[in-house]
Amino acid sequence: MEQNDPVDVLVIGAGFAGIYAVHAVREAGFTVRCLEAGAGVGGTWYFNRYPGARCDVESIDYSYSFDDVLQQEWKWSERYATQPEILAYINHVVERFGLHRDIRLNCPVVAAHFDEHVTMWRVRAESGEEHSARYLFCATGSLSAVNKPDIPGIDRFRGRMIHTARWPEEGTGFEGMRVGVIGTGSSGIQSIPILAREAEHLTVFQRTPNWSVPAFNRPLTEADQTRIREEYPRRRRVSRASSGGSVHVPQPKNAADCTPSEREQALERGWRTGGVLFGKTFPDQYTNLAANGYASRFAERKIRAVIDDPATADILIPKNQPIGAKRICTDSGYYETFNRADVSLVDLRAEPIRAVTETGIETDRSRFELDVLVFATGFDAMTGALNRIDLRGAGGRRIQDAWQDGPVTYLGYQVPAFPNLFLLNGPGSPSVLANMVLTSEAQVDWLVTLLRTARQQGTKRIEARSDAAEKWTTRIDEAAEETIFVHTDSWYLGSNIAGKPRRFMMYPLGLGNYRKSCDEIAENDYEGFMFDGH
Ligand code: NA7
Repeated sequence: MEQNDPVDVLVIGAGFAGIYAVHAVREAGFTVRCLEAGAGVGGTWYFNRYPGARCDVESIDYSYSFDDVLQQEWKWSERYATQPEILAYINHVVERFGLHRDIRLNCPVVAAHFDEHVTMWRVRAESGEEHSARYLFCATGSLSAVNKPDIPGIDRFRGRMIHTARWPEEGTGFEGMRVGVIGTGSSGIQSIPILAREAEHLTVFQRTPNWSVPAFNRPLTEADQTRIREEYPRRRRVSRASSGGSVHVPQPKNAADCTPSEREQALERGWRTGGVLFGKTFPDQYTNLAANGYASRFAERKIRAVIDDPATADILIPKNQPIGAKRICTDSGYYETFNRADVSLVDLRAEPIRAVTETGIETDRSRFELDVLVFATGFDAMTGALNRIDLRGAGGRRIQDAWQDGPVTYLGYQVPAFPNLFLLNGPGSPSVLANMVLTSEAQVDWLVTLLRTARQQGTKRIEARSDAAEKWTTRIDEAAEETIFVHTDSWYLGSNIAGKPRRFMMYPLGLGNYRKSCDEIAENDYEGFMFDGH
């Protein structure tokens, strides 16, 4: 078995967070190695190559801020970049900062055990190669563990089956084919309009409808580029202190305090801002069901206006689902796709799938003959990627046991009894609720300061106290109860995965408040952490 030199920090995952961790840790004078499962860097943006894949955060915000020259020189071509452009950007960053030499590709990690005798993490890759490090950073992704549903007969299907998050690099080419898509979350909603144009016939199998708002995407002009370059320092400062990690803020009045015409104007403006940003129309849209009701009813009217058949609109419009309780989808022509003669919608609430057959899908009412079956069925989010590693802390404690009632962390960074293990964008951090790139930078910078402090003090072992982690997690539970997020089943709560404990997994009070809390704790001698057991 191949043995590798020990390093100070081993990073699992070369997505946005892992890549910046390699850079920042190295700059701070620590030795580092990153193990990446994919054949290329990029994480989420490497794997999610399905047609239509784009980020739902504007690219000028969803990009690194740590190096001003980098942000001044890179030009985004559109407001919301496509997956290939985001991946090209990530590769550019890796090249520019010479990060390749510390990243090992095709190296999925299967086990990581804490060795108490020497205070080191021992990590094993699928190939059998072993690595050891004082600190382990898990940058394994919030949406990386694929959820492939266990539908009866699924292995009998003789056509092609593809999950959106495992789309082949060479593309597909569905011309002349009968394609079925299961799932109408963000991945389904982004890919369906394009698959409809490609396939001979597209059948969409919808279990739960989602709210989607048009992206209003557009190319960025030269004038935009100049303005962006000038604005960047202020834009980043405001974004870091904001809730969602961008400059967009709601208009100042709560929904109930607006006159009907003010409300309508605010909603129209919010709608035209586009996509997830519609969720920021009113300051109380995520905390007050009545305020949210105005937004939901407005969205319903907009959606009905573009769907020709009212019965189809009835199926596509969510019911009893506050808009934004599941992440709002950001689309380009989604609802209009159902006006096409070569697209059919199957309401799985009315006719559940009975089985996958050799030639298609059988529901309670009909049979659908298909050449291709696309699973846009999402992820075991936030905890799935960690739970799929044989991850053991002090005393051999397994992460699955530590989290059997739902994930518990301190600041999203540490799990009690897992010394020197640090999570990036883990449960208990803002993660997917804020701009992930700025959140990753903030987290990595905070951790690098922690490691420098430990180095100065000669500390070998850093561990979160369980009472501190319980308190942090309770604070999140309580804050989440005040939001609309707990009013609908979603992957935010783990409810898309059978048997997963229901717990809201993200810090819901915003990036600015999160950073403030973390900084206060650092200033307070890292209250809640134990250094060499004290
Ligand atoms: P999502 O948002 O979890 O969507 C998955 C979809 O797949 C959703 O519509 C599910 O319906 C559906 N699904 C899952 N399993 C089944 C089965 N067994 N039968 C029928 N339908 C099923 O994942 P995405 O990849 O679209 O998006 C994830 C995030 O990525 C997104 O929020 C953005 O932040 C980026 P259900 O709702 O469970 O009834």
